[in-house]
Amino acid sequence: MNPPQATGGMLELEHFWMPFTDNRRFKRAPRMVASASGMYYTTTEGRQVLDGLATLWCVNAGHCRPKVVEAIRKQAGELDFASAFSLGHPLPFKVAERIAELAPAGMGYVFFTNSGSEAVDTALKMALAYHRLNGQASRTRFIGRERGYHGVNLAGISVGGVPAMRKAYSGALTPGVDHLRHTQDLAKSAFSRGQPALGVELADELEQRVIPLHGAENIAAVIVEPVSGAGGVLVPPRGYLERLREICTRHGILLIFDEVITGFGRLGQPFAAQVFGIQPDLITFAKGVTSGSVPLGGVIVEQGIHAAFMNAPGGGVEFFHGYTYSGHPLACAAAMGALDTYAEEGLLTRARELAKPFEDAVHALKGSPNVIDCRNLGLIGAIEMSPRPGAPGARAFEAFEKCWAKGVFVRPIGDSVAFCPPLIAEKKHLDEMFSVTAEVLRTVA
Ligand code: PXG
Repeated sequence: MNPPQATGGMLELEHFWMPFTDNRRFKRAPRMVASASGMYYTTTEGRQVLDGLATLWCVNAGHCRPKVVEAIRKQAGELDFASAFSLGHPLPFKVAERIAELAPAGMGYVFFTNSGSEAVDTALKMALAYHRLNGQASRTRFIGRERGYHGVNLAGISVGGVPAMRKAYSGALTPGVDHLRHTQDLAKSAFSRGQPALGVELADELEQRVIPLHGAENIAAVIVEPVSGAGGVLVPPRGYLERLREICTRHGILLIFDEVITGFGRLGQPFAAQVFGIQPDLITFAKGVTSGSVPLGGVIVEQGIHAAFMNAPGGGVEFFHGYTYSGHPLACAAAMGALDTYAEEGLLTRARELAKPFEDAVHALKGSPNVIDCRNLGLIGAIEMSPRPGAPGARAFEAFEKCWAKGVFVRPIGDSVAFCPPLIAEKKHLDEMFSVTAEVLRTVA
């Protein structure tokens, strides 16, 4: 092995294998940030770049907010780490209580993980263990959805439905998984403002095809993102999620909302479940809980499910699951700082005020070259371009690189460009974001 090369002040890029990145392309022309504050990054060359994606759909309170920074600083010097395995420290209890207060009524219990991927695995395992405790051990199957994204662990990619995430691992996927169709239908619903009017019947596939095929008594849970994010920002048709809920309830199947992106104010309420007025059985969260500052994720659990574990006959550990860092002090301190900031600034409902100007801005991109769809809900949105012949994804990636060069960070997903600004955004930030995007789209052939 070669030791790392000293490069005389130049940063050596070779040794960090970057996640979800075209490493070779990046290392030829790196994009590097040095610091961040509020809505903006400062690059290593000293340029300001507007963060139009809350970085990776997570910095909901904006960057380096004082309460978050202070909480982390203080915690690091006070209690760096204490396990939560049969040992307690106050912070995870406090954060769980705060999250329970924000969660839909009846969902008062929180299990901590370090990431969204772990939250998804935790929720799936919880569903299996719950059914077993409930005398229904045959319920072992999971139903996901095409284009769903549930993190990168093996169970998460198994219920997930983004082909590129699954292809290389196809032989090792969790068995017993089926998928509902995704909800995008450009022929009927392109350029819908908010939820598409058509497509509620897509939910009926669960009852008409999936349940008869596998047997309700063999299905543990259905997992969906209320609005799918990494699959390209797909907004559910009106009535669709309600119908999934009705069908799951009718057949004793748990409904898991993966709110890793939609949680913590993205749609104008703390959780999407509240925006849609639907109670899932389990909610997974991550990202926004600390406003991206320290890794933390978890599962919010409906009280009947929690009670099944706590009332299990005999004593002992109720759920054989947990991560070394479940409830890590630093992450919990960061969460307290973020939750305080959200509360003081009304950020968890602020997307309601911004939703209309945001929607108008996204839809003003209709008519830009190659744009075949504009879609939005709350403070999440995307435009989609027709693929360049023979080069799918190339247009969106070019748009992303050009937006970056002009000082705006957005995310390319296939042929879509996604927008998801921090919840502290003001009208002027939206203007900046979308005027740069419009300018760039005019140059993408
Ligand atoms: N569920 C959902 C709905 C997510 O959006 C995860 C689970 C996994 O979370 P962690 O913390 O394990 O990454 C996510 C994460 C993209 C992109 O391409 C999106 C995510 C992660 C990486 C890339 O937009 N979302």
